[in-house]
Amino acid sequence: MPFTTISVIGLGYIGLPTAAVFASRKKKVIGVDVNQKAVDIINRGQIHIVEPDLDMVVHAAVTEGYLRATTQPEPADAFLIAVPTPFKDDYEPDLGYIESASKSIAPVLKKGDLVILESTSPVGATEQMSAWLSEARPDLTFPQTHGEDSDIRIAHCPERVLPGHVLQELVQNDRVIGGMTPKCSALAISLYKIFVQGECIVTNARTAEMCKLTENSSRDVSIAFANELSMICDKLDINVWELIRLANRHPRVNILQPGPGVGGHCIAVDPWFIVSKTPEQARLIRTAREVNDSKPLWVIEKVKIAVAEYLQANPSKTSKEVTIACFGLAFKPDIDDLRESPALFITKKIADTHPGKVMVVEPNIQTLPNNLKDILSLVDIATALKTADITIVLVDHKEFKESKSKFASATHLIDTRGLI
Ligand code: SAJ
Repeated sequence: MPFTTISVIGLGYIGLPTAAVFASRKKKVIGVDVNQKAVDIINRGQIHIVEPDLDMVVHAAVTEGYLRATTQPEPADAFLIAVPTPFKDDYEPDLGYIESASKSIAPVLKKGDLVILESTSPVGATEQMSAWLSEARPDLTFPQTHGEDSDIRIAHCPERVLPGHVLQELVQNDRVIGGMTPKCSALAISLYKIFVQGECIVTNARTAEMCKLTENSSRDVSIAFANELSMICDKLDINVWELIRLANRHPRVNILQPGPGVGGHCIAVDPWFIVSKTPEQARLIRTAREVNDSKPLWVIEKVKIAVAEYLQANPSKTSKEVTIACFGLAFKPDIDDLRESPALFITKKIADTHPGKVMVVEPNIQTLPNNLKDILSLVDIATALKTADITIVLVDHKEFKESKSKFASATHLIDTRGLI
């Protein structure tokens, strides 16, 4: 099927790059977002999120007339839903954005259309989306009741791209295609083949949902193992970085790296979608989440101990005179994304409670977020190293790695990333 018009619902970190890549393949793309400001920015050929090279692709797509953004869905041949799926206070998934996206496209659906759910979702969400659509459009038939004869084709095709490498991974990664029926999968493949160079592998919608959750849970469990090791090694006075290097010399061992905790919007969220469905079975997955969530608090305790030790060694000083420098605020190296960042959480907690000066070095941002401006100062590497009594490495940005030798003189160093 030729797919003359493609609509992407949700123009965030996944939806906007996906819309822009379809447009770069000379498809007419209608991007839909509830955020009028984002819509206006995109229609000016600019972007409202940070992702390398995306500005150029969006600018070209808009100026050549292939991409247009709007707040109101319009008819199209395929709809891709890429809206957030957060969890609620009790870790239950919140499908509210999927529900309102489904209800917003329902009035413009027509026979033969394809609707794809791309948002990371708990098992069963695609069937639920199809049920919402069917409820809103009783005049059309859907796969849950009409199977291969349905008017509308439905599939779950989870995104798997790494922030910072989105444009490249969108095209190159293999894609899991979970149609509600084989015909739904076949149509979804023909859509993704417009730009995907990786393999498109067919399964059903529930397996596709679980596959995405499994990928991120697998990474979370592996990081939890490394984080637990780091806390064990601290007790036993063993260098965890050396230990992991040695253990990884075994041909079948590949331990990940400990850190100050797990950040970002996916790995710290998605495992809960498994836990909430199968709480009794998902014991390891839940424990891994708890281990990783506890790591920032463990780091904060270490900082308190370091301050106490410093004051013991310098009895003439008060804690007000102790300066702390935090290196890194982003949720992982070499990006400027501070959302859901353990480094940010730790730095803010220290700044809120420590009576002395707290400085931060974050080479990827120009100014501090408003809620940090009054309690922190943003400085460069040299200033921080010269002034700090306590030094904490929270992110292994390349700028810090390049200045590694300068950290050698830092006393009272807490290195959560094994940089030194
Ligand atoms: N981290 C460690 N130690 C490690 C590796 C990572 O502490 O050895 C931490 C990072 O510092 C960061 C967090 O984990 O705080 C997550 O970073 P990440 O690079 O592992 O993953 P994300 O969140 O940027 O992207 C993940 C990717 N999933 C997998 O690698 C399985 C990506 O492919 C997904 O598309 C993305 O989640 C998503 O959107 O779900």
